[in-house]
Amino acid sequence: MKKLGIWAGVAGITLSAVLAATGPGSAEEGKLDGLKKQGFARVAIANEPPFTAVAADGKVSGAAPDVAREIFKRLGVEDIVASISEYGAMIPGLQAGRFDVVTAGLFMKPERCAAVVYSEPVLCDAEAMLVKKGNPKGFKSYEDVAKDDSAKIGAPGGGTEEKLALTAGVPRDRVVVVPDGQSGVKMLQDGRIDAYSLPVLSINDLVKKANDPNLEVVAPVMGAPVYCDGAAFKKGDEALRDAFDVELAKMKESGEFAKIIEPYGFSAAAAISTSRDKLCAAQ
Ligand code: 6CS
Repeated sequence: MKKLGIWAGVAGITLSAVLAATGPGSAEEGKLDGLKKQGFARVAIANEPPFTAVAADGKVSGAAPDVAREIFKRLGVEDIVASISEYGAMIPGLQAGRFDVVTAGLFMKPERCAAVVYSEPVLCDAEAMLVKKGNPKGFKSYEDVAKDDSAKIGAPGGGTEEKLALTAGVPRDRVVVVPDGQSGVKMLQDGRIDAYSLPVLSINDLVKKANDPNLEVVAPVMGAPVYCDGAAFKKGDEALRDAFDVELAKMKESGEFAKIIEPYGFSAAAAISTSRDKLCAAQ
């Protein structure tokens, strides 16, 4: 796992502002040529293990960045440099040229598929809820949360779980935006929320680290689909997306894709069994 730069604070903003202005893929050269010259691809991540993770020393890992790093290397782009973003800010940041690609477990949904250019599927997962031991409010679905007027649910801002809760009828003031996993666990432990929702593998990772016997996982959330992400590219970067997909397909075929994602708990078969077209069409 290579040490990768993490932009943070003023330096990061300055650097990303400069790169955004002069980023790769200027008019006369393909985006991929630009990235090769730049020596790295700027990726957006969320720091939500096992999808994406940033260690205290800045090392970036997680299944999505690990797949992206390997594919870009095969394309002649030496490295990836990650910046952490809220899910709801990833697509605007991509469109504004702050990132070259989102590799964060950004699940494919029709509205997102209309806004970006996705690769073929990479990471698939069902949804979960973290609740107090014994599941005192008996939550099995987002609809259950909606029906309980006193219940509050935490979810990432602009994330799929926030959308699922709102769509299930949970009023806006009972859907609490949670900035990161640790905050979500703390808010649940402190009783500020009654459930915290993330994909199953993310919740399981948090539970393991929290080591709190008073927490319980409800998984899968009834009525919620299994989602898959893909690497998300800016509209206009279809050639780069296609080059990414060629390498992704080779790695799926050779077993190297499974070798990267399955130690994180993801199923290669799940991603291989579906497609961007199916996931972007799903209602
Ligand atoms: O794509 C999303 O919106 C969701 N994906 C992940 C990996 N975690 C939470 C987020 O809401």
